Amino acid sequence: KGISLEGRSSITDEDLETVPLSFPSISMSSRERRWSDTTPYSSKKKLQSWFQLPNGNWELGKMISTSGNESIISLSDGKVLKVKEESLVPANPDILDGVDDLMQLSYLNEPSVLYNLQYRYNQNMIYTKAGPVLVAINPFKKVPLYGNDYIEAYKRKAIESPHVYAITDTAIREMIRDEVNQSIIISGESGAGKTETAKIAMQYLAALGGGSGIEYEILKTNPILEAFGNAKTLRNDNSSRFGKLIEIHFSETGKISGANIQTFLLEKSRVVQCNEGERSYHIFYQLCAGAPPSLRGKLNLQNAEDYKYLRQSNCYSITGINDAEEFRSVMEALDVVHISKEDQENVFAMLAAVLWLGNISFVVIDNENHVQAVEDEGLFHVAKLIGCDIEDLKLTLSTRKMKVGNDNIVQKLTLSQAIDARDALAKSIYACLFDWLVEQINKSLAVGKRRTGRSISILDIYGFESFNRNSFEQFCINYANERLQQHFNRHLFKLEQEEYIQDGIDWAKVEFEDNQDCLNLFEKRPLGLLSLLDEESTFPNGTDLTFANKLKQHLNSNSCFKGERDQAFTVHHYAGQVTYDTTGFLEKNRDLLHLDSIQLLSSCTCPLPQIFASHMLTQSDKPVVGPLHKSGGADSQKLSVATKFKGQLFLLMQRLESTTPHFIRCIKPNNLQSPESYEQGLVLQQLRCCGVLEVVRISRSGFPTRMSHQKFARRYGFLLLDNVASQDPLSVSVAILHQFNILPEMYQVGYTKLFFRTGQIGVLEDTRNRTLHGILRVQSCFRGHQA
Ligand code: AD9
Ligand code: MG
Repeated sequence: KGISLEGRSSITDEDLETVPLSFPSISMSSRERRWSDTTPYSSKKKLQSWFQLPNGNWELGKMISTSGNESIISLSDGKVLKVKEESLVPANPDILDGVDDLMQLSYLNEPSVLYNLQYRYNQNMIYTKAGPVLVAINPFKKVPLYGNDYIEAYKRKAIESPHVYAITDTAIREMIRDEVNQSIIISGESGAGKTETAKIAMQYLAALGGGSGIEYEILKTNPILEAFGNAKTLRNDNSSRFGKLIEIHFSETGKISGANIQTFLLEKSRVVQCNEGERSYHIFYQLCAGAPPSLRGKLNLQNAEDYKYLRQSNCYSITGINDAEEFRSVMEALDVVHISKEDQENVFAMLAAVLWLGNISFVVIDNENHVQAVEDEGLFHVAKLIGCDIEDLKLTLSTRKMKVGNDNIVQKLTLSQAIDARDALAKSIYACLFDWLVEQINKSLAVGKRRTGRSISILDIYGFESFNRNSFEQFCINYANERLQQHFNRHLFKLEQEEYIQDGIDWAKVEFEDNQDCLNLFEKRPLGLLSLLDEESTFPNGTDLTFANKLKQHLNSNSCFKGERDQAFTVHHYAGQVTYDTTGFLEKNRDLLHLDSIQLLSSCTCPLPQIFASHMLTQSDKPVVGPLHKSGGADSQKLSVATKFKGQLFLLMQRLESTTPHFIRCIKPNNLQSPESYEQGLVLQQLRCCGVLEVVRISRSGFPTRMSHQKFARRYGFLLLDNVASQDPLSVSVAILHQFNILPEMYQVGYTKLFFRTGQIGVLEDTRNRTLHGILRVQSCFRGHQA
């Protein structure tokens, strides 16, 4: 009773009784086929091979003839070429076209993988397994793969085709079976489909674990968080500008009992600054387009075009999106997560205040270029919306109180200082609002008392980004992706191989692209990117230029780093090189809000002070500046943005380490967000940088099923026909393996465990089940007979 296997494919007796075991049933021929990768390739015997065209794309060439080491091939357009044999790459036989797990390919090489994925993609089969990893290629159009019928089919296991539903189903089963929390970790570049994939996984969880109604609330958090935390970028019309981990809790009966959302570093600079062709957060445009007349009046709302913050990027709408309609669904969703109408109105008032802040302008008042805020409608509306005195607001935006020795002095601001003060205020209000919203949502989703502690977490962060100009935001985003990549590597390459080596089995190590060097470049102390950034941020005379120079001085010998002209530097990331412009790094890393602004906010008559107080308390590890500390210039105690982010990422990784991970790799087939184009080069680059081929290689040469000698002997020992003289588990195990003719290449005997290739244990399980049933039948006959 309760015998279980170690490792991922563990099964228990309970499973045997409840769930029909579905071991992959591969016929012998195809099983052999799978190991044929190592057979020497000779084009002489082949009918077709891959040939790389000058543009880098691969094409299938039909072999016409071969002589010496040259072959003549014909391409699909009728062209006939004479090529060197070494420039050909073996292609798989047609019967393997579109296999749903790359593990099944006889020849595992880049063109074959690309072709297989494309073959499926062209038929709307956007999901493919790469061993344990689910690869999802963004269709950029509606594909008929979702909804209740599909959910039902996956639940009943009527469909086997790879899918987010299938991987989510596995997570649920493993959570129940192993009593271990699970995580679904979604990664990929910006626009690859992570957020959509996360929602699809949530949909499945809601359908299977629903019933109490809380699942509906959970789903409704998506439109809210997307409205406030997503924006149109050049990469993605709905780009997440924050990271998100949603932990969904389950009761003992497998029903959803609640959830908790954790968010990571929202890109707040977007509120005040945004590049040509991009947009600020969706909610601003939604509010301007969709607010009902009464609300418009109350908030003095104008059109998006009338607000400077929204005007600067010259982009107001998104093709196919109706902002006014979206606004109505956000309001509905806010109702669902129990945010009162009054609070909703306050939230909208804050948003309007942020917009009006951007319209505040300044005039020079003396010959030292000091400025003062102009008393125009901007100033007027902000004061009204946040509930403060116009004069106080004016003063806050044009002066700074400072303590010099024992004296309080008031310093006037220059234009750029005043604009910074104004923008800092706008960013803070928005970031506070966002955190407050997440907090309210969490209260509404709070896990009931009868919690079991079992959960499935879904991680959806902003994807790797590389633009023409990359700043502090991309620096943080790409650092987060680097961390996540390491988690992926650790689970799929390191831990797996370490276990083989530890148990002394014969194992040819599969090399993979380790990104530890790049992480060291970021994290090393005192000479890493983050430490040097923090150091420079605390120097009163530090500037973006001195920071860039320090990097060059200390890091130039690091192979992942390269200093560039014009205070820029390049990092060699796992997903490619990115050049960062250090302009604004220090300011963004310090992220200071002047005490004057903090005091202003804490004295407002709007609900901001409460929102603000809770933000300040939840956002830092130390009790720092905030409205609760009205005296003292404690600004400098605040943790830097980069350090706080690093801490958050460490905690996140720790949390994920305690779960069984399921990985989904999203792939973007083109940069145009277009449904019709599959760019081989682009896909290949993404497959390469996340090591998809290597994962497949490890999985198929690996031994995913493991069982200790003791357990194996106990579980199958009774099936032995001959009594084994020695009773030690190892001898019993070996005798079993022999009796069942398990081929030597299908298993390995380690010091403590037996390791099996996929599917091997199935034969033994079948025999065991049949034998057990036989015994039971005999016993019941016997009992019947006695009666
Ligand atoms: V970012 O790192 O947040 O910038 P994501 O999250 O990886 O990025 P997202 O999920 O937002 O990308 O997908 C981008 C767009 O691709 C979506 O807005 C959809 O239009 C499209 N998409 C993605 N996945 C699917 C899908 N399964 N079906 C249909 C999809 N469209
Ligand atoms: Mg996203």
